Amino acid sequence: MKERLLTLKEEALRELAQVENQQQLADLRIKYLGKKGPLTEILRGMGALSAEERPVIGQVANEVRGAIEEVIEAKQAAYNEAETNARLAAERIDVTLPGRPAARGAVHPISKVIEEIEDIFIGMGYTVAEGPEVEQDYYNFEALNLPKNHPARDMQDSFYITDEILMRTQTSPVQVRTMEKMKGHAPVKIICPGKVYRRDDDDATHSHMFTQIEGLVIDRNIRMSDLKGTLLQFVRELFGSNTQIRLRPSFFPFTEPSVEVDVTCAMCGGSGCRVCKQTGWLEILGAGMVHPRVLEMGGYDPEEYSGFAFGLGVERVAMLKYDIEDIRHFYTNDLRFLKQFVHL
Ligand code: 2U9
Repeated sequence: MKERLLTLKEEALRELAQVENQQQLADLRIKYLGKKGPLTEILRGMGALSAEERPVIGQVANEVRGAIEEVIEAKQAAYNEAETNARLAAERIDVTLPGRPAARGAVHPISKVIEEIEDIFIGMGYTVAEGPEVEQDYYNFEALNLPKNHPARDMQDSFYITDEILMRTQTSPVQVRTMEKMKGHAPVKIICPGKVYRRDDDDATHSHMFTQIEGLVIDRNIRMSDLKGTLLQFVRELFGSNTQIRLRPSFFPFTEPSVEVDVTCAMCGGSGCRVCKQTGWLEILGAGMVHPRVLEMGGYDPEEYSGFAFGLGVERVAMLKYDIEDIRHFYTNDLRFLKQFVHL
């Protein structure tokens, strides 16, 4: 029996030495160590041995089994290691590769112009004030000297939500709210940027929603010359230091006197071109001295205080600045349009 065991060991080790893959190794494990294998069979037959023989043969059988197992385990470990190494090689990450660049967004041209105008006025000591887009009739119209029967309050022209609530048609209610908060204290020196809403049919130069920036200054001894100097400084910072302005008489219910402000065309410098329709001038601002009744309703004694106000349409400025022909480009979010402002 001892011979049989030693022959079995030799056979097994010889076969194991020739193993070429894991499947063959697994097959040999079953062949030699499995329940139906020769070793199990020999061990089962040990009951027939004498009491002296049994421990000797038992020991040899265990040694044979141990030797076969050892070789199988060693080979299996070698396969496992090779497999791990192959996976590590396959899944290796090159940390020195350059990253994939994230798609870069751009600041919207309207936001860009708002920020630029804000910076100019902040540089002149103004504060930026904001307020609600859904507004009370009182702040949007009444306190701005647009009484109940004023044509601008026509239901056809504004988006009314109820009789008393509407989408603001201008950012002026923010100035009214600021005056109220200031409780008659001076100076007031603010600009108010934001979206406004009008019941207009959209076309190349009109939109039912657009962006305004309005300004308000209230103090003692504020004069028309302060307005003129402020606006001249503003347009020179925005369009260039050679820019001139021209004031034409106009009318707004909330200012008296009122003016419309033209600037020399930034495209041609005033000589006449396509953009200024050969006039050399561009109309970009409305302005005036705050109406005494508006001062009064805002809590300022018009005998003691005076002020000026102005307003501009941000889209119009952006269209002139970037030579954009249709206001709708700002709202349709066509990436071919928006991408042009990435590097500006
Ligand atoms: C208060 C008092 C006065 C704001 C003003 C304008 C003139 C003006 C238009 C410009 C183009 C609106 O965007 S636009 O259509 N605005 O012409 N706005 S004075 O006057 C005020 C505002 C608030 C308390």
